[in-house]
Amino acid sequence: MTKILLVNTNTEKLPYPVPPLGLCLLASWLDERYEVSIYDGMFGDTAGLVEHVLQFAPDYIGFSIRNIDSTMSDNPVYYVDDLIAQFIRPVREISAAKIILGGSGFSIYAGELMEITGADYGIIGEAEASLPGLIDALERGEEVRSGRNLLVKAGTDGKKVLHITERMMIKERFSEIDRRIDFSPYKQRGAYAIQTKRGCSHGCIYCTYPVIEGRTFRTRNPAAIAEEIEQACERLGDVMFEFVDSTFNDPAGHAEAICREIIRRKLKVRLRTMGINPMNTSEELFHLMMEAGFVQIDATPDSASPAMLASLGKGFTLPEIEKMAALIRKFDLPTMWFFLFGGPGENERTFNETVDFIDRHINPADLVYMASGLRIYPGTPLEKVALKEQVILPGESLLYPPLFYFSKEISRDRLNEMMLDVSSLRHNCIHSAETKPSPEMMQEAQKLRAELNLNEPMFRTLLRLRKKAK
Ligand code: B12
Repeated sequence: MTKILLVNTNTEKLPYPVPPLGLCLLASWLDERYEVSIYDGMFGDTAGLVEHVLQFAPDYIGFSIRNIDSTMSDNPVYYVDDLIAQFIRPVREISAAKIILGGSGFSIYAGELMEITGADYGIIGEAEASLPGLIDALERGEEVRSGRNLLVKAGTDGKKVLHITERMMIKERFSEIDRRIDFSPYKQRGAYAIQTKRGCSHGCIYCTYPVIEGRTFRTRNPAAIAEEIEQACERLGDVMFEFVDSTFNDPAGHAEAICREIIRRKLKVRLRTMGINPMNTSEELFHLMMEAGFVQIDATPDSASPAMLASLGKGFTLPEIEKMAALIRKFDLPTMWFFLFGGPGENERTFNETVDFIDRHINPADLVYMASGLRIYPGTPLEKVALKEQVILPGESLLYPPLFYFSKEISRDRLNEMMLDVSSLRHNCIHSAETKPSPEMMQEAQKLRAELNLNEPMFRTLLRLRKKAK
């Protein structure tokens, strides 16, 4: 039987290790017809991979490329050199298997990554239909050619055009992550990833999600989502589930339906999500989320200045963020807020508008994370702005070095100074350049949690300590 090895090249353990959900989903589609194995580079190394390749002897090796860089202007980490050196090159040296690339990071920079890695094929975007389609075609001996969403190594293009480019709906096949990889280290520190939809129809000017997932929401069936959670719970016991959608509560009504299904099944689960969109919040949504088992959310309005919300293309308004903040406080749902300064038009006034919102509306027990500089991604409206303002030049690589957009209306130094002022005066505001908590602080936090019998998210305990220290 033809053998396929899928390799997770993501080794980033901050803020916590994230399981390779996409690879597990792909495996569930491939293993009907092929023998499939996953090598998880998060907790494995080059030697382990080489040994695995020699033993398994795959015909095709799919490398998943998730992270390109940290996207933080004051703490840039570039992952691509290491993932080539640790995973792709050593495998090339010992195996003649065809190499296929994919993943969210790959999808943003597909052309350049094909060249740098020398891979045979690359698939942009979701691959449940296209990866089996490509392998089927290659197994039939067809020589395929590059097309939309499929890249073939330069100079090896064949004649066959594969019609595998359409973006499919997610069919109901569960990832069963813990059956495909060793989930125990993720259970300890991370979460079980669940996707409830694909696509994003919002127009945030810097964002890659529509590029990666498409521009329309394609939702999964709420009952199937609850079923997936229930089954994982039965296998794993107490585990945190995390929704990995662009925004959880879009399109309107979907999040409510998922919560209702979880409540109906009486699942005793801990849930968290990133990306709550202020536009579709309501008392009812929060009520359902609390009842379903949400213990933490991320709120990512980026700004609370009306001018900046418009300039960033956020699609929601300040009153909508204020309403969301009021609901978060009312339900005391632990929240990490994220603000991103320096977009087109940012100045001292718009900065202060956001700070004013933080002071008036955010629960001081919640964390406010402040970053500056917008990573310029290809295919986004921000790329056009940056070209027009000559921040980047036509044809310039946006892969490396990571390039960031900063407003022309305030200097980078001044912005940084203002952010430092805000964080030094408020125990809950963290500047993105700040390093992670020291081991001593973590120890102290653990002690406090034991003493006070706290089961709140760790960030809240750390904020208690910061408050005491201020
Ligand atoms: C959810 C999410 C998070 C959550 C993760 C929660 C969790 N428990 O998993 C949190 C908030 C923790 C997070 C953190 C980070 N994230 Co993030 N995250 C995402 C997000 C929105 C979805 C990822 C996801 O799970 N998708 C769902 C699964 C099913 O899709 P998938 O894995 O991509 O797989 C599909 C395809 O890609 C493809 N595919 C995947 N592998 C392969 C392999 C082959 C061979 C083929 C053919 C196809 C293929 O098929 C799969 C099935 O259709 C993406 C953006 C996006 N829309 O993709 C950013 C994204 C992946 N994150 C990104 C980044 C940068 C980060 C951080 C480094 C940020 C930071 N500085 O902290 C960290 C890194 C964390 C870590 N340990 O790796 C970037 C990566 C690209 C880049 N710019 O470098 C993205 C793309 C967003 C962006 N800014 O562009 N993230």
